[in-house]
Amino acid sequence: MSTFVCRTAFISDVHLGTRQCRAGYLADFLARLNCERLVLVGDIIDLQAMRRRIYWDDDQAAVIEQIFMLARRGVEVIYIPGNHDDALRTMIGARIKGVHILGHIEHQTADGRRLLVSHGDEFDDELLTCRVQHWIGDQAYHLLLRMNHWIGGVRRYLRRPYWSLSVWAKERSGRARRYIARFEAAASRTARENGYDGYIGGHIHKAALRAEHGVIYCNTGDWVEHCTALIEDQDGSLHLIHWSDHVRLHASRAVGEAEAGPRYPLQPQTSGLPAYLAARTAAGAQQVET
Ligand SMILES: [Mn+2]
Repeated sequence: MSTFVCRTAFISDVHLGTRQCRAGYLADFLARLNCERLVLVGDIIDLQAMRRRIYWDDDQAAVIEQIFMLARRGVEVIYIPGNHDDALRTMIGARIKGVHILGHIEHQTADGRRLLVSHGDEFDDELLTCRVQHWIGDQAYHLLLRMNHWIGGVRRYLRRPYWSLSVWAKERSGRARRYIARFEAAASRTARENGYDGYIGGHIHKAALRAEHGVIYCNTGDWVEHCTALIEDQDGSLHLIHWSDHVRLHASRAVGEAEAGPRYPLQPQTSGLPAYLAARTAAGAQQVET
């Protein structure tokens, strides 16, 4: 099996325990991951959803096994709880089978930049003044995700590429766009005001990597719709990767040459992709030059 080598990997919003979790892709990513530090940036296990209904399968179990396996192999694994796994916030400071639970961390890149890492739900209080609005938004989002799941099944049956209804809806909703913009501004401002070079978070399921006014803003995205991870290479450079595209492209090219593997760092390979996916992949793989 080809391995994916990097210094640090950041993932968030996996939502294990729900049907929408795309655990198969994540288990594949973790099985190939060869890094020094893995940071789980919250909402990894959806304890909140599991109180209502539990969905669990072999892929989800494999994700948990891979995480403990990495810790056993000597990777520094940090788990920062989010709002969907906030029961774990009572365990901050503890280590579970080598996985260190922390509220937030400062990550120092190989080239010396200091980045604040947190899940990001702490910015909701200032962004969402109306709790009812938040609740309605949550319900609508869950309905969209469930519809996503059915559409995904139909598209797989028809051998069509992955397409996300909820991503489509979010990109067209003015309210969602405004929320995302305000979240990003609040996170960047918090990092700047506390003397950091940038911020890494999750929570809003919108992967991003850019530098504005000298502050780096990174969002690791999610493994419900996008299957994205933020990667730091040995030289300290940051990249976003889209693992679902990678798996699909790699699988279609590498039939019969499973051990050959792609070259890393992974570059977006957009040939043969539908235009809307190609644009997203290219946009998502920008590298921050600061
Ligand atoms: Mn969250």
